[in-house]
Amino acid sequence: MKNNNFKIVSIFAILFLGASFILPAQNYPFMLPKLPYAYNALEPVVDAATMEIHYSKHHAAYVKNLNNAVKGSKYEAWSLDDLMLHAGEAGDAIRNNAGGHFNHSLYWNTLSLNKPFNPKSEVGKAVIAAFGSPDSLKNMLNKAGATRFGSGWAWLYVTTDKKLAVSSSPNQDNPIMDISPERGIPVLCIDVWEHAYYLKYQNKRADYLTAILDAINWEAVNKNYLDALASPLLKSIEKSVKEHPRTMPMK
Ligand code: MN3
Repeated sequence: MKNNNFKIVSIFAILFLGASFILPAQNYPFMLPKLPYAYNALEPVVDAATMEIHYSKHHAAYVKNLNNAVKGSKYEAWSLDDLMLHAGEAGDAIRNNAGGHFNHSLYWNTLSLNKPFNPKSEVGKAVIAAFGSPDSLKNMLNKAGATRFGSGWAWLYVTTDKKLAVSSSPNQDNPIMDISPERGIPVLCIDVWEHAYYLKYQNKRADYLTAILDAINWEAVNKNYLDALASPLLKSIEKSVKEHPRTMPMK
């Protein structure tokens, strides 16, 4: 009897953990997720005005436009993951707004002033194994963000062979999408659109990158990493890579 109770609790725990990975609502109508902190929580790295406009205007617009884009079409029944896996055929409105919704949800989730890198965590060990040190990863993410021309994102993601890798993407693309040359599940992202930093840092993207890379919520990144390793989405991406092989990075 005790054993059975344990089994039931375990099943619920697995369902809960499995369901909690991707933060945004997974199906139409998509909803703006609650910001996990106050607008001023990341001061002085992210000023309250930028946070408020970024979340309540920019992210909210992606959610609204995504709902408008899928409404009344066959895509209305599709999950957010499936929309991203088929971003190429779904068209620019869905590609841009599904990405905008997913990317910002992950971005809010992985920022904090007091959850430093922990070398003993699972992702901590994986970062050291893949990149040598957290500073070397930070340099790679900084470079990925600094060299992304125009608007886009820098990514730390889990590849289909379950390794960590760094990339950047234009606009609101991300590594889940079929149109991306680098594929996998993102566990950390940095928004390098000017709207993410212009009020405080003006044209100095490098200063924003240096500051924000010291404001990563490594506890959340660890959870995202463990969830990504166990996620069925990784298999879907692997299948999608076979259907959409890409050898040249998209510029
Ligand atoms: Mn943004």
